[in-house]
Amino acid sequence: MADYDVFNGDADGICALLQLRLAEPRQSALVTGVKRDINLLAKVDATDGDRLTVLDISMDKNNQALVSALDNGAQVQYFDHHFPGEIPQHKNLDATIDTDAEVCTGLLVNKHLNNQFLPWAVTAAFGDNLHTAARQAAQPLQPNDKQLAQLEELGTLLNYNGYGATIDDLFFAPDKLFETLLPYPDPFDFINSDGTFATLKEGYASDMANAKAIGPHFDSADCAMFVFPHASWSRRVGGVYGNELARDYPDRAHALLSEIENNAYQVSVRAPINRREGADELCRQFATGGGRKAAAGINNLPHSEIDNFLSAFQQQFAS
Ligand SMILES: [Mn+2]
Repeated sequence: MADYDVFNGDADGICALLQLRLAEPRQSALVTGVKRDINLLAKVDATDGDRLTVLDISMDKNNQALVSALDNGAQVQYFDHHFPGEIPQHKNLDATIDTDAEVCTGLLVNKHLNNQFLPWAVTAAFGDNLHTAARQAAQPLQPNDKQLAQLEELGTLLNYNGYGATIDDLFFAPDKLFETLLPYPDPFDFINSDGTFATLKEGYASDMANAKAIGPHFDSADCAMFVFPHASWSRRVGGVYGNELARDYPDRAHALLSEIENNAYQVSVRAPINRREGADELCRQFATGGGRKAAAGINNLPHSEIDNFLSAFQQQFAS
């Protein structure tokens, strides 16, 4: 019998697991990857009596592996806020799924744990670009402006670390990052005493400066699309830069294309902050697309599909 913690490699996935493992320590095998690597459950060969905790990855995309783990006799605890498809009815499954656009997995786990590690849940919400929800969730902590800004920066940096085509693009492999954070029940202690924070902060600043030097490939009142070159900084920064643009232009949708190998692009889409829907609908029109209403992506968009994408993007977000 073995324990597996299966979690998205972004801020939300990591901060969700942190809360659970601070509350209930376990020697579990960590199964994770870059933020986009969401077919994680298939990597676990689950057998009778295993305990699986699954966080922040779409149940729809992991349905087959989930059903076979359950049928093999594994107990599965699942928290997520992505499109779940049909949720299997199984006695071994304990699922908390909420696709509300103002909810993230870290907040769902926080509710389950009755606010025990609330600052980490607030960090998760900032990481998923849910700034209003993060501030609301933080109220019981009565944080001052500096503390809120620190949690916002930490969430942004942990989220930023998850972006890349492969683990090699990242500053820290998400499983190692989780292990680095685990000794800190209080994120402020991590910020003040661990060099990891400074490394991410410097990397982020440098990548963002590169991103801001590139103008839009297309822009209108409703949407803007940016195309980034084939470089690891562009694969890292696309998602977080998209989040910043989304906040700066709340009525506009954004698409960021970063060139990956074989003349293809990785795409991040952000719905307008003031109308948080349609990003998933747009991305699911393409073979490797998926995500949430507010934030979605396409893993591999061939160069020949760029024009198709641009017109579908404009159509999706026309006001
Ligand atoms: Mn999430």
